[in-house]
Amino acid sequence: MKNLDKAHRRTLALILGGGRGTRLHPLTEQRSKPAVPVAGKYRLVDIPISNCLNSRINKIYVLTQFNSASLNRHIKNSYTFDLFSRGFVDILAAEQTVDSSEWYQGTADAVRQSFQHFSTTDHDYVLILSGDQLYQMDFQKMLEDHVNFDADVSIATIPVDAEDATGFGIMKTDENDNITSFIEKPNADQLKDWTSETGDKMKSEGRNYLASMGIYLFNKKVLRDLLSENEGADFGKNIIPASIGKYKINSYQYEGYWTDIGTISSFHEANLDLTNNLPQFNLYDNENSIFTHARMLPPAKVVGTSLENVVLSEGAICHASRIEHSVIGIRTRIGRGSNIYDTYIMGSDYYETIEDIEEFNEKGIPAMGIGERCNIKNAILDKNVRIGDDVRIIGSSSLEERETKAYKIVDGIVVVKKDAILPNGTVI
Ligand code: ADQ
Ligand code: ADP
Repeated sequence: MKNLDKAHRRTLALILGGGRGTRLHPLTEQRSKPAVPVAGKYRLVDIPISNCLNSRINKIYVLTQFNSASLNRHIKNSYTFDLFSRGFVDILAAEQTVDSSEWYQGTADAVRQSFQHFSTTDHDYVLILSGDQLYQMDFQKMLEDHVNFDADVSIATIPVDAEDATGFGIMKTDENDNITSFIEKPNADQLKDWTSETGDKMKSEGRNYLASMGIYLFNKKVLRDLLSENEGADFGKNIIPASIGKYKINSYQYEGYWTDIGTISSFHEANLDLTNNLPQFNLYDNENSIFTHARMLPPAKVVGTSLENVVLSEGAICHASRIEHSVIGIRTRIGRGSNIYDTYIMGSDYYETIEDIEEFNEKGIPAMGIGERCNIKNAILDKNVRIGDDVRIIGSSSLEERETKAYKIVDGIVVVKKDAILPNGTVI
């Protein structure tokens, strides 16, 4: 029996909180990527942190390109551990100037530059996680395999089809699940050389390629050596290829739900998928809770609305006519006669008083939330938006990509920016 005793306690998790954040723009205009609100009441960073905590790993650093006030507040308010626990969630941010050599140049560079900060934390294993994926995974099992197989590095892998394979690191393994070769994002014409035996179920779905999930477990010394011997900035492009043949690298195959939420369209789709009758990502699970800031909000209130496949968060006040296939975030206020379809509304940071609303009205500024008789479809509304009455926002693939001060159209989805004001009668 290998030394599995309390291996989780000897594991440090590093969450890669994002590069320049352009793919999720404009949601990352005012905040760092880990702080982007998801699923009505959570933030992106809650997903990997919850997976760690559910796997009993509680020493966690979030590596981020810039340190926003909302990320700090969220981490501070949500993850304060007991006085007697050794657990922590800390943020390590790069310098803020793009030209500075301190700016993280890539995933491996982010870890390399942060090394000094965690060298004093007692650990034997380093678990490296992406900050923009939606999944529930027990890292404890990955850790067990890693220790039992005497691996130097383990990579979590998932079978994918040919269409998806070009977007991932693809590998081949021997009969003992040791990774023998790896290619980062192969071209379609290279794919024929990269099929694997993924099992009958996966094969029947056409998932013949073994993709890296960007989840790596390293023995501490191996990671240190790899990062000091190789100058490369990325795990996928540089560090993983350099380690093949030199170290024992195990493939830990995972077949559950796992999806990228790093682009506007995948983010929109993953949020709306939560409204399905049986969503693949299960928020309603006793064993695998998703943790977040405990806000003590009042219950949601609905007056005269017909709701179909809606995730409705706490504190919402809803007078709409109909809401369908949509996620409604905390404290969202929706006025009479409005119709909302295929939309993720992030909600508001606070409630306005009746006096506030009247004062804004006198200045011609709508109250926070969505006004009366609006029609909204295929959109993402960031926090604290002020949408007036009779506003029409209809996203569709025929809309041209464009950006204004208040909104941006990306892949046919209208993203209304944080704090944006759309006056009465606006049509997008
Ligand atoms: P990509 O997802 O393309 O491929 P990358 O863009 O490097 O890889 O991002 C990985 C994670 O690191 C993301 O969460 C990203 O936000 C974050 N990140 C990127 N640059 C960063 C930086 N400078 N500082 C901090 N965080 C940063 C990778 C692997 C593939 C694998 C896929 C699986 O390279 O082999 O198949 O992940 O999604
Ligand atoms: P969450 O409920 O999403 O966790 P926070 O508690 O972090 O949100 O609050 C979000 C932001 O809203 C904070 O910056 C907070 O200071 C701000 N906020 C709260 N109440 C008000 C208010 N009445 N006016 C303006 N800003 C407020």
